[in-house]
Amino acid sequence: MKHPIFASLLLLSATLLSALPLTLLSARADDTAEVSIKLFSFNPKVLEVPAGTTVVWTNGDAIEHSVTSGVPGKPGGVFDSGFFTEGETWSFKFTEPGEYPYFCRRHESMTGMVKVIAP
Ligand SMILES: [Cu+2]
Repeated sequence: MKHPIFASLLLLSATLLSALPLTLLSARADDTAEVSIKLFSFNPKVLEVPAGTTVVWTNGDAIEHSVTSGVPGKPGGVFDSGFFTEGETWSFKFTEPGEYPYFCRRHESMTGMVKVIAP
């Protein structure tokens, strides 16, 4: 005779394994986008996302950078990460469609843009 508890555990495991990866994948794909900072540049330089997306910047340089809205010499006041360093991340959720230029306060040749479109 088979053990009923073992059979139940098998069924439970199969259910969890089939449901879990799909949930994780869809949460990531829908809600976040990545920008890497490397060699004094933002990649991608222009990022287009639907409203509601959280953009995550990761600093890959061994030096501090900032992600500051606006253009060099004229901060926009929408967001400002402050300075963060190698291996650290900073994120911002964009809820309103529009174009959001940004730059690094310490290296003003570093500029980027987030274009937020209606979802
Ligand atoms: Cu910088």
